[in-house]
Amino acid sequence: MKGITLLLIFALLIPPFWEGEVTLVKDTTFEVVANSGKTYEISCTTALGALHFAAEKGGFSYSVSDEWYEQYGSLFIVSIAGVENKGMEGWQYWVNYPDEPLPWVGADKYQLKDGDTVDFFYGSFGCTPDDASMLIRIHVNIIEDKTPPMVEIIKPRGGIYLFDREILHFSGISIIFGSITIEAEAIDNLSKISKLEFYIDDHLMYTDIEEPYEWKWNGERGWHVIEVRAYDEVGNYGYKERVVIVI
Ligand SMILES: [Ca+2]
Repeated sequence: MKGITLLLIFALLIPPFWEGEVTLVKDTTFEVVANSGKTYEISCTTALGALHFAAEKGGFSYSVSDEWYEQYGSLFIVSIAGVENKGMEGWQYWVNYPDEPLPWVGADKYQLKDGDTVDFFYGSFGCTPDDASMLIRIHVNIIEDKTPPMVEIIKPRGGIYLFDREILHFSGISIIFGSITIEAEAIDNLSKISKLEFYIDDHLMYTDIEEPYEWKWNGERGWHVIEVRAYDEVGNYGYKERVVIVI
């Protein structure tokens, strides 16, 4: 009896393996590779999203299985920080323990609210975050991405281009002989870049969804404005323009 009491006290005294805050961006996704090798796109504001960003912040790993995905439509957590499900012991999660009931959907399907606390805990079936042998406690902030990506036109910059090669650089306009590959870069501090659009004189000419962002333009003679727009996942866009003369 004394041993059990001591064990209980010891269990209660175990600090969480990791506890901290994560900031999740509404309407964005991240990718996770399941044990089958298949990649899944998951909403960032799910319980699994909280684990994903906590793992990134805390420098620990996690893995998921899609063995029952067809049947249940959910991924299962098989290990966190090297601790794997084994026999009757395994990982479970609980949102706002003990005020709310144990969730009955996969962590990749549970949508969180701003201010939620997510516990990932290890133990036998029926255990709680209080008597788990390992606990990860995540405090969740949910924010919206309202800022556009930053975009730069890398090529052409100011100078002279002859058949797609820069032969002279100066600030100001670009003087282009022949065709030119327009190259751009974009970053977003809150979400991913979804696409870049290339415009000539306000006409959309090409859309690129993958890096490197570029489009080869067989320039028409005369003055033109190149515009490149970069969109983030939520639909905000930023743009840059460059005045060119094609000769
Ligand atoms: Ca953004």
